[in-house]
Amino acid sequence: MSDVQAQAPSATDTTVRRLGDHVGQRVRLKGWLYHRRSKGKIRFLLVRDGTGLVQAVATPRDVPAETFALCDTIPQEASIVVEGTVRADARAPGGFELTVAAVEVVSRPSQEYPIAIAEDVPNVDFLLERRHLWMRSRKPWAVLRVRSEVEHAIHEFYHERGFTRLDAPILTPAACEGTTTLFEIDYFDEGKAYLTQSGQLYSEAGCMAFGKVYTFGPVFRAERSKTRRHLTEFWMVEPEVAFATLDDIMALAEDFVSTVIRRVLERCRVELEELERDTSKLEKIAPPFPRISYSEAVELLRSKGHAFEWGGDLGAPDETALSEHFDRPVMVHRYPKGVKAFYMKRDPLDPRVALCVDVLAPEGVGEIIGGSQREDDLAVLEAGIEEHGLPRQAFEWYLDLRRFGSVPHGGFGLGVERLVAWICGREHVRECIPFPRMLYRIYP
Ligand code: NSS
Repeated sequence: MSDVQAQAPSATDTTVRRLGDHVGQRVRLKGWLYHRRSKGKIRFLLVRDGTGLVQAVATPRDVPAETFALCDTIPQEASIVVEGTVRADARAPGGFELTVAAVEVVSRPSQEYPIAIAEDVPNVDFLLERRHLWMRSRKPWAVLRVRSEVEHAIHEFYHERGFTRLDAPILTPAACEGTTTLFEIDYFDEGKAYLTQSGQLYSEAGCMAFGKVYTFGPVFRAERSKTRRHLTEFWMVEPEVAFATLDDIMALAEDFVSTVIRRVLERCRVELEELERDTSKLEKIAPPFPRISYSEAVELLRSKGHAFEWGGDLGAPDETALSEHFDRPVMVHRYPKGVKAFYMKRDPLDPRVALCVDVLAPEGVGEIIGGSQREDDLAVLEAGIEEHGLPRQAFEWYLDLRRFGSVPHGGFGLGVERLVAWICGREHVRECIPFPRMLYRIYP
C-alpha cells in the first residue's frame, strides 16, 4: 500500500485501452488480477481493468523485494492497483506491456475464485449459474462489449436519420405477436395485463405523431421452446415510418444492418479478435441484400431436398438452409397471410400473402428481423382482429390510428441478441445478453 502512495505523484491514471497514449511513461492501472505465472526471476501478472487485458512484468531489478514477493501471493480476481512503465511490444496481446514498479492489493478474495481461466466454454450451465462472475472472463467480456457498441450504433443510426426515439410501455393490455407467448400479470382492479411482446403497436401511434420513430427496449415472450435463438426476455429495436411501403422498409433494414456492422467492425477490433471472429465475412455485408419471395424460398428449399409445403412458416432448419445459401443477409418477403400477425397488410396483387419481410442472416444464423407494411384500412383491420380472436376493446386506441389520418406505414423489429450472436460468431443468444432469461433460468 505504502509502495503506491509513495510513488503516486509521478504516475498518470489510465486504462488498458489507452496504454498506447503513454508509451515510455509511468502509469497507474486499477483492476483485477486475471492470471499469474512465473518464469525464473520474472513474475507475469495478467491484469484486466474492464477495458482490456495487459501483461504486467515484475523483476527484482525493478521492484522492491517485498513487492516481488507479493506478486507470488496475489490470488485470481484480487482487486489491485498496479503502477509501471508502458512498453510497446508487438508480441504482447494488445501491443503493450507494463514494467511493474509497484503493486497494491485492494481486496483479496475470501475464497478460491470458482471460474478457472480455461473455463470460458465448457460446462455452460455451471458458468451461467455464475454469470455475475463469468462476465469478467475474456470471451463473455468481449461479447458484452460488442453488444454495448451495437446498441450505441443503433441509436446513432436512427438519430442521424431524423428518427425520434419513443419509449413503448412494458405493461400492456393486449397481445401484439399472438396470444400463445404472453406473460400475464394481475393488474389491480383492471384485470389482466401482459408484459409487452413488442413495442410496435405504440410505435405505429408514434409514427403518426412524429413521422419516423423507433422504440428500443426489453420485450417478453413466454417461449416454452429451448432453442439457441430464443430468450424469454430480449431487447428489440423497432423503427416505424409513416408513408412507407414494404420496399422502403426493406431498404431501411439493409442500410441499418450494414451500418451497424460497419461501425462495430471499426470500433471493436480488440473484442472481435478476442472472439477469434473471422471478420472477412462481416466486411462483405453491404446493400443491396438479395430479396426473394416466400414462394421462391420454398422452391429453393425444395431444390435443396427439403420437403416443404407452400403455406407453412419457415422452421429453424429451413431458415438455416436458406441463410447458408447466401453470403449476406437474405430478405424473404410476402409470406402466406395465415402464418403472420393480424396487423400485416395483405398484398393487393396476391391476397394469399402479406406485405412482410424476414431478414435471415448468413452463416446459418437465421432470422434477425421481422417486419411489414401495416394494414391501414379500418374495416380490414377490424376483421383481422376478430379473425385472430383478439379482444376488440383493448385495440380501440389502435383502431383510432386508422380512423384519424391513416396512411401507408410500416416498420420492423430487430432482436439485439441475435444480431450480437451473429457479429460475435456465438452459437447461442444466451451469451449475448448480460443476464439471460430462459425457460429454465431466472438466476442470477
Ligand atoms: O416477432 S418478430 O418477428 N416481429 C415483431 O415482434 C414485430 N412486432 C416487429 C415490428 O415489426 N416492429 O420479432 C422480431 C425479432 C425477430 O426477428 C428476432 O430477431 C427477435 O425479434 N426475436 C427474438 N429474439 C430472442 N428471443 C426470442 N424469443 C425472440 N423472438 C423474436
